[in-house]
Amino acid sequence: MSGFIEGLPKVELHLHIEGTLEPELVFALARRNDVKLAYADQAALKAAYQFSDLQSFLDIYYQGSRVLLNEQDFFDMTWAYLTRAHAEQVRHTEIFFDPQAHTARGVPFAVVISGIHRALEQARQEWGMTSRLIMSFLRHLSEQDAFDTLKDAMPFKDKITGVGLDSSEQGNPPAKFGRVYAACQELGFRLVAHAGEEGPPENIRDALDVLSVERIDHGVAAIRDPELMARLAAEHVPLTQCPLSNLRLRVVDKMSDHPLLRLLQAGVKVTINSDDPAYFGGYMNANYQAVQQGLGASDQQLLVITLNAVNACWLSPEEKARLS
Ligand code: ES4
Ligand code: ZN
Repeated sequence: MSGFIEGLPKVELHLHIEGTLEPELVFALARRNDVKLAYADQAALKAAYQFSDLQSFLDIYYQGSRVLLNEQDFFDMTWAYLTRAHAEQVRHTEIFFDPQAHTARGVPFAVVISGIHRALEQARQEWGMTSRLIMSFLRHLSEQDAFDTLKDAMPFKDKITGVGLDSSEQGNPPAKFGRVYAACQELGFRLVAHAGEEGPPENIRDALDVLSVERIDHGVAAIRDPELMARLAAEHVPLTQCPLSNLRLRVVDKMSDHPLLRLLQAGVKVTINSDDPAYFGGYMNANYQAVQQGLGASDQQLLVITLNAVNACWLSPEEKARLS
């Protein structure tokens, strides 16, 4: 691992907290909560992390989330992630959580957000590490389910900065959530959405035009559409890209095919993030290393990409100035 990457202060903008559950913690929580798992042990679970596409991953990711039942479970998961991120010089992190993955199992919204938020607060007090929370709607569920979740979130509105859209992109285009996003914007939430991960460039356009998002999560498909690339560059739309995720979910065949550096060279504000690090083989440093070794990025380029994340994050100008 290069000293430059290890020492670089970083900002993470695309991280699913449920995707940070390491096999060890999955089994520890399963024991603690008496939850039956479909895998005999950690090795068997780990062996199942051979994904053919996004859906094959999501099936296992939602299985893993079933061990989360109590406030302390959400705290422990979040604290484990923050500890790793802190060790990798992550100074600020914007974290997705999937309330519907938990409320659908009877876990109250309050339990989910209280455990996550208590860990975020402890990281701020102990290390000065800052964070924001992004409530992500599951796009394979209905518009009504998203509206119900938005209503559940209202008592905790002050703890949630933005909303996002994740899960199965195929068959669930941005327009399905046009009215939900309009309501969220009216309520003052910042808006982002996963688009162009497995879906076409059209989904990136619609996330911008129909949902009015300010950042695109992934946006890999933009490389297939020169006009869209030019627009993303001209409008300074940040892309929160996740190289190891895209490799493991076969969005790209090999790391050298990843469009991140080509997008950067076209003037697009790309950033490097870890997505679901417990499942995809690494946290922030590993993703930076993949861009360095797989794409041949220079230290200068990695610095520019990191400054893109500082610019794209939701801290105030005063807080941003404190990051460096
Ligand atoms: C996700 Cl990699 C990815 N794509 C879409 N939705 C997700 N939820 C968690 N990880
Ligand atoms: Zn994601």
